[in-house]
Order: sequence, then structure tokens, then C-alpha cells
Amino acid sequence: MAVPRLGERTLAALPPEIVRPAYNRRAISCGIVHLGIGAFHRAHQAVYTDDRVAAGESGWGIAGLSLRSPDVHDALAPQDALYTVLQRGPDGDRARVIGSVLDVITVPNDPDRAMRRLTDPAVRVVSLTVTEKAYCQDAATSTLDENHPGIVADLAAKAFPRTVPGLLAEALRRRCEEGVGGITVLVCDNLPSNGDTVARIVGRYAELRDPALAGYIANEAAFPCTMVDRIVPATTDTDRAAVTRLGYEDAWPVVAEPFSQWVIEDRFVRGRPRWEEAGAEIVRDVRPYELMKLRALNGAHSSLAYLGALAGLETVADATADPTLSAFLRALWDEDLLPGIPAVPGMDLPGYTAELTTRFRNTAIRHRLRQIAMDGSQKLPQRLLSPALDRLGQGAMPRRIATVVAAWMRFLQGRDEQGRVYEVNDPLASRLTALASEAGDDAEALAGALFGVSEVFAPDLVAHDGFRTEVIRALGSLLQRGVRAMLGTLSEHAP
Ligand code: CS2
Repeated sequence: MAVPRLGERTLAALPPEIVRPAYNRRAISCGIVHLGIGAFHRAHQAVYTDDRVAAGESGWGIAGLSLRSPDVHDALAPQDALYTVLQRGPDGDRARVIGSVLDVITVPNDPDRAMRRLTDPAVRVVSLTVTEKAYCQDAATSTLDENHPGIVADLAAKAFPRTVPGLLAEALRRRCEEGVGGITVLVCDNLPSNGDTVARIVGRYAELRDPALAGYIANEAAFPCTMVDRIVPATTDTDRAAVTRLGYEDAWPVVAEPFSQWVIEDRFVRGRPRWEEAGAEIVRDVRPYELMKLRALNGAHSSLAYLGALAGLETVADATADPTLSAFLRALWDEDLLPGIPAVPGMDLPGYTAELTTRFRNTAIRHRLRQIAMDGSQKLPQRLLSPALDRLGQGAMPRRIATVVAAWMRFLQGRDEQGRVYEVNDPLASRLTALASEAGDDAEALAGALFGVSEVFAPDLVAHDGFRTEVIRALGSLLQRGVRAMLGTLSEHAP
């Protein structure tokens, strides 16, 4: 049976149980430009903002920019940028239509319109969820990778910039030239000290472009740090069908767990919505929250992703339900990750990991391990390698982290333990997979070659013989005996 397509005209006729904007979207103006309007932003910051525009803060609508693909634009434009968030808990779905996104622009198709948005005097916040790799950083040092081909090209060309640091710097340059006032750059990606890191990257880019611009950015822009958290797996056709069953068509709904957290440092140059009234936490120092989340949640995610994917498991819920993997996860938290996390105001770490376990076990959310396994070179340093260095500094040997590093190395061979072949998705994929295939099944050669990738492994870690030996041992065992048997021997030698 044909059902109506979501849009302004059909909004009022949606089934009564669907929560929808109760405000006049035509009265909302754009105060935020968001770069990277993927599922995560739409299920997270856009929801908090929807609450605030509904509460009367009408100057804070969002214009979403896609940096590459026109897919989000093509899906949402015919539905007036409206979309559904399916909040999915063990007791079923709750559907809510979000109205805070007013417009979606695909930057390569419409660069002038994108730049007009970025330089609009009414726009005071530019937020970002573009994934770790888009910042063109050297992940081991969190600085601008000046040899990144995109950065080299953007600095050389006078054409429209294609990288995120290039685009932010160009928008700020034009804002300076046009005298329209600075902006707050609100980074919502899982980078360590994300605002400070991106301030450093954009500042360095600007310095190379024009030192006066670097001065303007230092004075007129702010880069608060944030911690963002909500599990949002990629949307599937089954999710689209779930919306159709509710009685309308949405070309790109997003699915999210019930939990959501947003911690923000209050450093904004020209105001912000009162997101705290929509549940965000405004704090002076995000660092403890960020360390807790990056390590305990994302570190656990990446660990389950490599070990679980090799063992042939599909989702986080499958991996968490597996007794061997869940025992490993408990030990990874207790021995290697939690001891390096400083006290977090108002939080207790055992309670946090107990809650994470419940969240990971939510079988209604099908969060694929292969999705999380993507871009390991960009994720491992902050999620697992900095914690390893912290533990080594405390005189302990982080054996479980060494095991996950070995699993990542084995994962780069591109086939799981059932012999199924998959593509390694990573900005360094061609180099990493070439190193892996050259080394074959020789653990020492494989680890040795990959330890040489300086964008991933900091010199201090590479120089630590004990840690290297642990990785090689785990890798040898993994290559010979597989994930389960390897984890079995690890627990025999506990802790
Ligand atoms: C995940 C994150 O894909 C990944 O690397 O670890 O996207 C994770 O789901 C979010 O950070 C949760 O807030």
C-alpha cells in the first residue's frame, strides 16, 4: 500500500503517536551550519537543537552540509529536510520527526551556496561531525599532517578548498574580509581534546596560508571541546521499512539507542542555544568526560570490533553476548583502561561500565562490528594506544590492549577466521594492507612492519620492548590458533 512521503504538507496527517515539530518551521532562521550531516548528527545535536527551537529559540536552525556525497541532500530535500529518529530500545521503537534541520547542501555541487551559509552574519556556530580522518591530522601527534595530499592541494590552489581545515580557514578568511564576525567551531567528533586539537590544526593551516588569518582566528573564533555519545548504527532498508509500517515514507530515517549524552565547554564567541535545557551538560573542563568515553566506550568498541569480526561475529550485541569476549572486555576495562582514567565529576567508573554493558547488549540495535572497525589508524591512538602508554607509565603491562593491537594487525589481512574476505576501510588502507600482505603469517614481520607506521604508533610505544613482545606474542597466537583459543591462553596467564 502506498503511504505518503514525509514533508511539511503531510506532517499534520502523520499517525498521532509520532512526535513531530509543534512549531512553525518557517519562523526558524539558521544560526548553525553543520559540516557532515550524517546519521550521528541527525540523531544527536540536531535533536537537542530541535528541543530548543521548539522552546522558542528560533534563531538556531541548522543548515547541514555534506562534504562529498549528495545522498543526504537527495533523500531529505523532497521531504523539506524533515526526517525521523527511531529511538530503539528493548521495548520497541519510538518515532520522532525532527524539524531543526532547515536545509541540506552538498558542498561540491553547490560550493557558493555552502560558502554563503558559512559566511552568513546570522550564523554563529559551525559544528562538525566529519569523522576523525577528515581533520587531516597526524593521529599519533594530533597535529596537521602537512604532507596530506588534500592539504597540499588546498594550500597550493586558489580554488575552493576540499579539506575540512581548508574549508574552515577559508570561511573564516572571508568572514574577516567581510567583517561579519567570528564563529564558534563546535567539533563533535571523537578526537582527544577535540576542540583544542582542531584549533591547532586549523591554526597551523591558516599560518601556512596567511599568518594574519591565523591571528584573526586566534582572536575571533572559539573551539570549545565536547564529548558526544549516542550509539547510531548506519541506517538499513529494514529501518526504512519500519518507518513505512508506521504509515509514512522517509527516505533516510536514523536509528538510535535511547541513551544520549553531550558535554560541552562553555566557550562560545557569539552565543549558543541553551542546550543544557535539553539535557546537555555545560562544564568548564570536558577532558575527564572525554577520556572516560573515548577509552571506556570507544576503546571497548574497537576491541570488540577487531576481535569479534575476526571470530566471524556481526554486531556489538553478538560480541557482548559471547562469554569469551565479554570476559575479555571486563578484564580490558579493569586492568588496562579504567586505571588510567581520572575521576569524573559525578560519575563512578564501575557504574559507567555497567551501563555500557547494558547499552552494548541492546539486541534491537544492530551496530555492525565492521562499521566500527573502519579507520582503525585514526581511532587506535586515542582509544587504546594512549591508554597503553599511561599504563606503561604506571609500571603495568597492558596485555589486553596489546592483544587488541595484534587483532587490528591480523584484521588488516582482509579475511576472517572463516576465510571470508572483506575490504579494509581506512585512509591508510593501501599502505597498511600492502605491509600486511608482504609480511604474511609471520607475526614478528607483520608487527614489525606495522609498528613502523608513525601516524599510528608514537615513538615511545614503539620503543617499549615489553609492549612489542606482548603484541608479537598475541599476534603469533592469533595467527596460529584463532581469537577464542588465543583469549583462552591470555586468561590462563592473568592478570
Ligand atoms: C564507534 C562510535 O564507529 C565507532 O568507531 O565507536 O561511532 C560510537 O558508536 C559513538 O562514539 C558512540 O557515541
